[in-house]
Amino acid sequence: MKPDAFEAPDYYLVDELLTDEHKLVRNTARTWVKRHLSPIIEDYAQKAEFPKQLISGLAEVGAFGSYIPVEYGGAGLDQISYGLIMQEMERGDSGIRSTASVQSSLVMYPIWNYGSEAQRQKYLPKLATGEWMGCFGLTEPDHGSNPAAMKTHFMDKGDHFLLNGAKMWISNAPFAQVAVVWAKDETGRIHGLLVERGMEGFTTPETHNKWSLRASATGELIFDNVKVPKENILPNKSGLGAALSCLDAARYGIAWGAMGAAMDCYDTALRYCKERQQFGKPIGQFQLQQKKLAEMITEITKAQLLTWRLGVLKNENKATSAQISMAKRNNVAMAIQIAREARQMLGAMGITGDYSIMRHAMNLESVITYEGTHDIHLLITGMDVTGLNAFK
Ligand code: TGC
Ligand code: FAD
Repeated sequence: MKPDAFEAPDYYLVDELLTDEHKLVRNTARTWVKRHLSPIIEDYAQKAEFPKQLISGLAEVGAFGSYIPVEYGGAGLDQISYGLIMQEMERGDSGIRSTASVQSSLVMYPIWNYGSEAQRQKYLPKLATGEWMGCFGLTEPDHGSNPAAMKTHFMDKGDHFLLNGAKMWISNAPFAQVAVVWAKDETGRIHGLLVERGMEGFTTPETHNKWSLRASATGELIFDNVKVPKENILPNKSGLGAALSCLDAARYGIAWGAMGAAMDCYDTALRYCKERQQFGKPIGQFQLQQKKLAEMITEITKAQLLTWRLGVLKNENKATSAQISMAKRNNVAMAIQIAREARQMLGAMGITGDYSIMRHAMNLESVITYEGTHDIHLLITGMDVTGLNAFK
């Protein structure tokens, strides 16, 4: 792969909206990605392997639990800093951002928000350093967009819960030490359970043959009469809303992350079109190539402003689920469109691993599906503006 010469686009001087702390956090993550992620990521994506050696570095730049309070091992940063870290990680690779957003928003967030004090003390410091990795099991083989219909369930056996069922498409599952698992009790109420690797009857087979998110490990969670200690239930919130609120936290980060992938594709295409000559001049001099770039930077700029504003609302605890859905949907669709256009601008070179664009394009096919598909988010917006529910 070519050396990482990334220069971030900032057409509307959005940097001026950031605090010094935001810029420090963002620049630290950006430098780390250039030094440690970019040089190896293409190779790991080709091998379809998660680069585990990056875990401690990810922890050091605050990618695990940046907004979790310092007393639990987090960095105690605000939501814009969290977003900027996700942006920089996904600028490198969506799979690495996935690992970071699952750890932060789908594992640490529910333990912090809905866990007991003992659970917080036990898990959060280890998750913040990457000593333990976590995963989040909501999706099942037959229940993706409609998790309310999940079959995974547990029974109260007096001194423990007995858990049965299966989850599928779970990021980090093959190596996670702890899984936040959503399952129904005997009354059909959904709860979060903390299931640890090593519990008898719990297995995590890896899912192979992915053309997307190849540097992220995906797997199943299988529960065959797993005895889960009673103290492992998240006590402070139950119901589907508990799981969905974690998704809000992660979807917010994905809205920022997708911008990183888009910026990388734009920056690569911009540089390439000034160097590549056809018909005796740089291809960037042709109007059709300029149209692509002009549209890309317009969409990136709109997304930057949308996301920054969402970050302000989130810091003020005013961001709604529907606003987060709009940003996730818009920014991922924007990024996938830019990846496709940028890929074309590089001609044949665009399909190779010498450049990051094809990898981003393939990764974004997962990002547009997970954490609520493109169409599910459209229906959430539709429901919000009409007050009419298309799901029921
Ligand atoms: P519905 O009846 O509307 O709601 C059930 C309860 O939940 C509340 N609620 C929310 N709470 C917080 N945040 C949200 N976004 C919420 N949306 C709904 C709601 O108020 C209600 O509460 P209560 O107290 O009244 O019971 O639920 P529904 O069954 O009709 O479903 C609605 C729908 C379709 C929007 C929801 O199921 C959905 O979002 N489906 C998409 C599923 C999804 O996104 N799965 C993601 C799995 S995790 C993942 O993909 C990780 S990828 C990680 C990576 O690698 O980065
Ligand atoms: P389905 O729900 O079967 O949807 C298929 C199609 O039907 C989609 O186009 C969808 O938009 C459409 N559709 C469904 N319902 C409606 C409707 N009401 N109206 C209109 N169209 C509809 N899940 C986790 O729990 N944890 C993870 O860590 C995780 N990581 C993932 C990693 C990867 C790489 C991938 C690909 C997925 C991951 N997922 C994870 C699962 C992901 O959240 C689901 O794939 C997603 O929610 C969609 O579910 P599904 O694939 O079953 O699609």
